Amino acid sequence: MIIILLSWMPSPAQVTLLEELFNNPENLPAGWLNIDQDGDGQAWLINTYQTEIYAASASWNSIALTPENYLVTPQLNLQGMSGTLKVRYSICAASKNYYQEHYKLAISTTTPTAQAFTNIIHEETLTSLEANGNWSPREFDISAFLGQNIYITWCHYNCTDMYKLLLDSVYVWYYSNVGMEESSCTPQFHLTPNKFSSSIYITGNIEGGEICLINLAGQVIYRTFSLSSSVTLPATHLPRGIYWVQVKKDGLQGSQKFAW
Ligand SMILES: [Ca+2]
Ligand SMILES: [Ca+2]
Repeated sequence: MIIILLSWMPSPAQVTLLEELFNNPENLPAGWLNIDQDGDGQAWLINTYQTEIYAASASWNSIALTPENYLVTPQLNLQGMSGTLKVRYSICAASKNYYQEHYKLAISTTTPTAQAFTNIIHEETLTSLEANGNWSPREFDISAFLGQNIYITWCHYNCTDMYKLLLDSVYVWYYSNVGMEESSCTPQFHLTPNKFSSSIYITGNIEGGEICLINLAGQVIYRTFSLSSSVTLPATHLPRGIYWVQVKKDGLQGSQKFAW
């Protein structure tokens, strides 16, 4: 029998959906797209300087370039999620004299193509403050895109004849609202997770209620309706972890966390 965590802290669960440190010196990370939209044959690549490895896009490479180079994350599936979503990264201009690199951070909710990145989250021209080794963190709230499938891009464009735009340490964090409910809320119910029978037995004031099994990312992984005061959820192949059972009934909802 598994210990049931009937009381729980009202702290939101933080999940890292994407962490990319660009530390493979050979290649851009698998699953990322590199779009040379201006068609000059030069796009994002991996650079190494001393012990640092990062992604770079040039606006000068022996001759002046006019880049429109998109570096695109893998697709992030945010369906069924609600809460807070943040993207964080570090940006830098490679030259201490030619630092006016320009880029936009943008999101596509459809395809990973240049034309689809119509949601501009941030756009800036770098200054001497972000030049010559002064890696500068940027963080933006992109919660508005929860519930969709998205791609995020860094597009180096609208600049020429500087040197290189550098990008490193990309994170996408999700803070689930699951777990914010009061533990004393109704409907009242009792959980018995049972690994031996691969099931979760729920009993209480749940007749006619909607029962959801929710993972740490806030994703509903099983949903059913209870016709009586008890119900058994199947939990075969349920990975180890922390889960919630949420019961919605008569406009009220209650949640309980358990360890599996
Ligand atoms: Ca790195
Ligand atoms: Ca290009």
